[in-house]
Amino acid sequence: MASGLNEEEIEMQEDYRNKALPSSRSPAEAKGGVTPAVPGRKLLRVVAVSFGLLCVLQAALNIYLRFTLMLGCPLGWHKFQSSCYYFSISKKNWKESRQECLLRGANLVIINNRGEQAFLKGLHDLFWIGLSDLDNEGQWRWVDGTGLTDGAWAPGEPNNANGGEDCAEFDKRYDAFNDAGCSLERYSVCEKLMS
Ligand code: MMA
Ligand code: CA
Repeated sequence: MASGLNEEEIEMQEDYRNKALPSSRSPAEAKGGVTPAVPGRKLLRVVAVSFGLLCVLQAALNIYLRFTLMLGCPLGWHKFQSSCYYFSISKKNWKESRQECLLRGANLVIINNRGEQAFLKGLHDLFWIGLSDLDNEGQWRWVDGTGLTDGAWAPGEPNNANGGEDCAEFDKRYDAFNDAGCSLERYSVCEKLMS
């Protein structure tokens, strides 16, 4: 015999095949009917797994959007504490600078503490801040209407020099404020609170 199997062994294999085949079929199949039970459960599983994957994807998208849109600052803005800052690329007078900030959904920067001041002096040497006494000479107010309590004026400032100075600039040399003529062209910094 070429295969090396004897007749008994072949018979056993045939026997096994004959038995295995009918037993693997469901009773309905054996009767020749359709079997909706098994393919139906399979479909249910596919739907369930797809739904689960969709949920995971949705959660990932939520987290991504929260970090990029809500916790982050817009492109070109810098985050510090709970604010976003925009450093202007051109010099404008105080009012135009403020207008530019308003158009960007922000306002000229309000410096509330030394940490914020240290962060801000990183870029421009001299820039407009959201502080002026335009409404009332000698009464310095931030653009949100609050008064100046802990103002870091440079020595001898504000001095209302040069025929009147009603707008405040930050001067990196002194790490302090100076009142300057509002028509001067300066860089500026816009600030908006993070939502
Ligand atoms: C400039 C101007 C003023 C400032 C003095 C300080 C000459 O004027 O920047 O606002 O008070 O310098 O010396
Ligand atoms: Ca001055």
